[in-house]
Amino acid sequence: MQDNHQYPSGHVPARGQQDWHYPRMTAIDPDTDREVEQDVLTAPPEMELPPLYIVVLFNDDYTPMEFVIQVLQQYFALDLDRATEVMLTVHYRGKGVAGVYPRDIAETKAQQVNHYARSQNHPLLCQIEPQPQ
Ligand code: TYC
Repeated sequence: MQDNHQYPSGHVPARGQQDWHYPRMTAIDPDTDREVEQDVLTAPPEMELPPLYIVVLFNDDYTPMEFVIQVLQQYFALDLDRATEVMLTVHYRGKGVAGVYPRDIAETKAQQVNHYARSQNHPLLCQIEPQPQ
């Protein structure tokens, strides 16, 4: 934002602040009846990041390793090495994190994975949990 040349020269919002009123507002000066540029208030952005959820895969004795790797690549955009790592973590430690997302997206991914696994007759289980702080 600092060197955003959309702002008129000499008008640079403080670092980390956003001028929500660009282009600057004008007003009529009651004394001179002429249009003057008004200073505008700037404020730090008030948006908060949404709470995040981890999408967890659980181990079982029947789902083929290749299937789990494929799921991790397809639904969580992991490359082959990372997908293999996560699959092995689940296999040896019982569970593992496939990805971290806002709640709606995490829920959708878990649902998609469970449906896909069931459609292929695998018991693979996927659930979401609040991200530990
Ligand atoms: N334990 C499974 C096997 O030996 C592999 C597996 C890994 C299954 C991860 C589920 O989430 C899982 N075929």
